Amino acid sequence: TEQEAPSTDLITLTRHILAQQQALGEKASGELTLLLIGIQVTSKYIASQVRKARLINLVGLAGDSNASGEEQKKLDVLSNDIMVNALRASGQCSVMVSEEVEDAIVVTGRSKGTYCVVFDPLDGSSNIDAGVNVGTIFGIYKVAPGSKGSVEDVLRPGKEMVAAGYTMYGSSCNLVLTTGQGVDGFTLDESLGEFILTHPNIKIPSRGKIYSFNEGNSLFFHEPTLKYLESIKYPKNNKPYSARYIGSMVADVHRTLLYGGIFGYPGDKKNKDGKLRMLYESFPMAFLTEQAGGVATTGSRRILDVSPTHIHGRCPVFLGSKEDVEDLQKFYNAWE
Ligand code: AHM
Ligand code: MG
Repeated sequence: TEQEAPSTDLITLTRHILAQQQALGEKASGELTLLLIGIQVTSKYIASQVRKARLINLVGLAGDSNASGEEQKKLDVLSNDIMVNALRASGQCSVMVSEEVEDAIVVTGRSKGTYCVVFDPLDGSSNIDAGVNVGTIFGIYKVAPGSKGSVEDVLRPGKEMVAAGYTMYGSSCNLVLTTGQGVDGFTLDESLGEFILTHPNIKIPSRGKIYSFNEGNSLFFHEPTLKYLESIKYPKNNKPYSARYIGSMVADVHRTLLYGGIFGYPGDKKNKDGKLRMLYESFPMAFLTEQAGGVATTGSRRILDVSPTHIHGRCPVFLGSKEDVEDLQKFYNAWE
């Protein structure tokens, strides 16, 4: 059989971002485009570092018994430094918040821009020794009108974000992005060094068959979480949901976006706000979920409406297929 001719009209991430900018006409200054192009370069760099670290781990390339453990730990810090440096250099960034850094980083001097980027440079890194998927999560705010750029500019509800996304470092490297005009997924073509549009206009199925919770915490779960889980494990129609939990948010949310179902990290008796951090975990994923036609709630309210009071603050998360999350919501409504 003949081989299919290669496409001569690839849609790269840069081309896609430029097209979205052009669609906005004169309203768009091109600054967000520059910022997003900066972020995609960091993802390529982190992807190559994660891959190398895995190789060191798997075949002991470093030859030093100590190398793998320490190398892995350093990967968080390395990814953070890659992002901080690139975002500063983009000239578009005013404030940065990173999971790895205690305080907000305020950019000063000539490279100061008008956007704020909140990010988790390498989420799920505790899994990395086992070769499990990890990822970078990011959200972007525009500094408030009149503000010179301060921590106040990121202590705003997620609905004010202008863009959000994640990059998953797995068997392939995927970048999933929203600028508020739907959700698009890109796959890194390593031979080109470019992210290519492979999943245009991602829409979450309105109902799924998968639930993704750390059920090991059941002892501490509140009643509505437990009752909901029971309802999908022992349903009247004898078609229980499947359980899938990787323990790496980017991978669990990526699967939920593509296949549908529900992902949850509830608030419970031990941790009232759960585990996931609002700014750089819950908000970006909630923004993507809504843009893909899904629902994201804390159980009692829409995640994107929550106002953070602290840059590393947490909130409970349930997100995914509209009907599945609405089912869960019913248990919470009845409880409160
Ligand atoms: P991290 O930022 O310390 O890596 O923790 C966040 C991760 C998420 O990727 C994942 O959804 C969650 O922690 C899993 O937590 P648990 O191990 O408690 O189930
Ligand atoms: Mg994290």
